[in-house]
Amino acid sequence: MSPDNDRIGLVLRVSGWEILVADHDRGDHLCQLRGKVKAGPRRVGGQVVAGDRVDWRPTDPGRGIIEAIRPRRNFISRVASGPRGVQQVMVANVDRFFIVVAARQPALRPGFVDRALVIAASGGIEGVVICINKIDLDALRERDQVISLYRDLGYEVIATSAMTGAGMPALIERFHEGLSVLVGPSGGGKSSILNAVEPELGLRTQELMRHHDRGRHTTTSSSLHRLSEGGYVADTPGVKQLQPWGIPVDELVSYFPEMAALTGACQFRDCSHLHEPGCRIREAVEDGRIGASRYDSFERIHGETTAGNLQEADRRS
Ligand SMILES: Nc1nc2c(ncn2[C@@H]2O[C@H](COP(=O)(O)OP(=O)(O)OP(=O)(O)O)[C@@H](O)[C@H]2O)c(=O)[nH]1
Ligand SMILES: [Mg+2]
Ligand SMILES: [Zn+2]
Repeated sequence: MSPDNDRIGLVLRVSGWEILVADHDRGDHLCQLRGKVKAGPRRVGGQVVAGDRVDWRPTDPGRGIIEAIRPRRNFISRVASGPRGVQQVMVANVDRFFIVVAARQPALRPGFVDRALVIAASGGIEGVVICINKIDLDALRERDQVISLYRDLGYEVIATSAMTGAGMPALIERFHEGLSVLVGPSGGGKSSILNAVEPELGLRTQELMRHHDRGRHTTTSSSLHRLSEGGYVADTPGVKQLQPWGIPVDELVSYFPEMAALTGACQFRDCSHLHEPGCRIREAVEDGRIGASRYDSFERIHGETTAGNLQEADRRS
């Protein structure tokens, strides 16, 4: 192999067949996948996504061919809309994970935060930050029980306003290392936050639909932005619901720290924590030591995970 052969690049953006690959000393290149990569074993949720590390080879100036996609350390996926709910990977190899929800408009749903936390924990993503944005619309939210619930569990919660700049410095300093991703429901303010960090990005943002109190998906695909002070950050399209994926069902509880702490104590060693007598987790929910919304999320994700894993097994057999 000549030294000029394959180099490692970072995928910034995928649009149709064109893939923008960053190479730290050669700038950005528009690449295409080599035929054999396209035809290769189907990877879950599409061929290549922002954040993928690829082996690529320059061809014409500013252009290249991707020879191989490296295995992903982790990834974040959503369930694409449509009747069959296909998994769609949004971004891969994430170092930092920002869960951006609005204090109001759209309404804050703890279930969304819980799903995001499970995805981060199961993907081994460190540096999770829960960002309660639009704090200017609801200053009381700062002392709200949703915030204290997550703070008490040990998560970092930052209240921000992309509008007034409140809380932004604390957020911004965390962006300048590794690959950060912003995930949240449509209209929560992900693109607005990134524009506040780096106005040159000029990302499109949009007001909510008045009547529905929900966003209209202003951002439609994930892309990585290189920040002038270092670090990459991915803006992702708003998602209605995040779907934790491929988690063995008996591991799920380990991603809820307050429940994981109690698991060994249940009456049955293989307690599912759903209906068995002598379940310490359900006891803790009943006497208020574990938040009802947290247990509710556990139950829902448990149901989906079981169904998802069965589907997956079906597909493989
Ligand atoms: N009052 C207030 N409005 C905000 C704040 N941040 C964003 N907005 C507004 O909320 C709307 C949605 O913001 P976006 O940044 O487009 O939201 P998004 O999360 O990127 O939405 P999608 O791209 O659809 O996922 C815009 O009208 C913003 O101006 C904030 O901190 N306070
Ligand atoms: Mg956006
Ligand atoms: Zn139990």
